[in-house]
Amino acid sequence: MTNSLRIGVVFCSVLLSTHAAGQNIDTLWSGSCASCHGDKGQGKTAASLLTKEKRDLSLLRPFFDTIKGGSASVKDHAFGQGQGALDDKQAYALVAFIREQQENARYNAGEVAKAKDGVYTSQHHRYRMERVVNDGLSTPWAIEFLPDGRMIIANKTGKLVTTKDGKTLTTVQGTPVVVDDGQGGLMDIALHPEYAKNGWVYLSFQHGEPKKKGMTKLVRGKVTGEGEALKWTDEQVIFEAKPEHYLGAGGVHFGSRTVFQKHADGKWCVFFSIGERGRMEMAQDVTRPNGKVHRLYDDGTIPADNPFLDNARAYPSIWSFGHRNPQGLVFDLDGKLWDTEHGPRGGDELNLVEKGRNYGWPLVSFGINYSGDPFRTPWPDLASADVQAKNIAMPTFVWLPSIGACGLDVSTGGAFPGWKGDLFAGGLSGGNVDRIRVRDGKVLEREEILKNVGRVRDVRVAPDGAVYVVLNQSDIVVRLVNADAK
Ligand code: HEC
Ligand SMILES: [Ca+2]
Repeated sequence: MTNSLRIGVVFCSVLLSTHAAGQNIDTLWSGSCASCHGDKGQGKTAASLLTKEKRDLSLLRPFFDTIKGGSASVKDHAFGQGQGALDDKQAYALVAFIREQQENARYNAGEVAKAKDGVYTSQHHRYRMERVVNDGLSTPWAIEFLPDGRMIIANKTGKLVTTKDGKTLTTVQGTPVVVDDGQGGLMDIALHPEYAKNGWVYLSFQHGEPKKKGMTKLVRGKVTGEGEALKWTDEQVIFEAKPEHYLGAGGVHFGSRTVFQKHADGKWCVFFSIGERGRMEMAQDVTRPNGKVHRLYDDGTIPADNPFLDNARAYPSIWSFGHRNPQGLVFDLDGKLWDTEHGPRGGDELNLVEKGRNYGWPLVSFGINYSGDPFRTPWPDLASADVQAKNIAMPTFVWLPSIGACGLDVSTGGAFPGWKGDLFAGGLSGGNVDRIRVRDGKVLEREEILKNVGRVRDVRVAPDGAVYVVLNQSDIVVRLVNADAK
């Protein structure tokens, strides 16, 4: 005991001396940059880095290049060269530092989505935020709209409830036993696209043994009965990990969202996501279920054209890998699959999810370590030949700093015709909802439409086009309604 303790201490001090002071972004910045750029990038002998024009995300790479090597207009700025030079990950971490300062400056200047006399004004629509469900919820995670106008809400604690006209009506009895621990519990609920005909309801949750082991599992079942007597029946397992791949209960990064699309053969497929459970290296390992988007037929069988069937040890349901914690998943109106996922400190991503592709975590990342220590660079062309060979799919959009991306849906127009086809992405730590218009793989418009509303757990567009937002702390559901509707 004493021995191992001593070894521990020695080991730590070795680590400390190799990670010499100056590694952390704050010390790197104050030591090498603040003398000209000011302590927060506000400018001193050099101009401010915090202006609106410099907040453009397309400048991340130019900033990195200027920090490392200067540029035609910025001489004597090659901090990546010579003695005591910054390495690539340090130079990139300073870009992340600048982005954090820029976001603080935006926030402090009050340039955030806010209502005036209850009305928000945005690029295409004016809207109001209304409360829909005020009480009876316990960390609501996801909502669905039943054909008869009720909502059905999955709460992380395991409670599945229906609501109507703002009131919690009924708790569905006999739903799966969930392990509500750490970031996992009851998570997504999704209705089968032909729910009106077949009644299938899909639930994802942390399955396992409390305090021992857990992994994301997907089942389907039916909610039967009427009024006060709703029951969960006919349960079938759609996806379950191999027992040896369950990890410690609780902890982080469970995913998990569930969406549907028709296969070319005419049968429905279900796509769902599992986070890497804080075991980043496993995101690259297709013999593990975590850090993946999976595709199965709606009954849990495996389509014959899934991408990893040649590898006998791989999970046959894997559709894409290298994901960190995908907590938003949606098919857009063109049938393209998008995810939003959490980065570490910085670097939340919006990805176009394609068959068999590698989304890069943890080989490349737009984020840094939570401690402020540099992590990696986002760009495979700067990484080792091994990383370059992995043909990593880069995000279409990045939130840097992070919003804690959670919940993603597409507008079908309706009450908000000017938003038709746009993506709506929520943020837990950001307390925000962003509207994103993507065309031909490029972000044409990005706009914060809500801010400071609480932790946004889910965003759902109702059949009538109203945008519903599920909040945690307080646990309520709100919706956006068109302020100009007649
Ligand atoms: C000796 C003064 C000095 C130091 C030290 C310095 N810079 Fe600069 N930096 C400048 C000047 C001057 C410019 C040109 C733009 C301007 O006038 O502000 C510039 C430009 C930049 C730009 C590009 C801005 C743009 O609009 O394209 C970035 C990013 C940047 N510096 C980051 C850093 C970082 C990070 C450090 C610390 C490693 C650093 N700088 C250290 C003086 C300095
Ligand atoms: Ca990625």
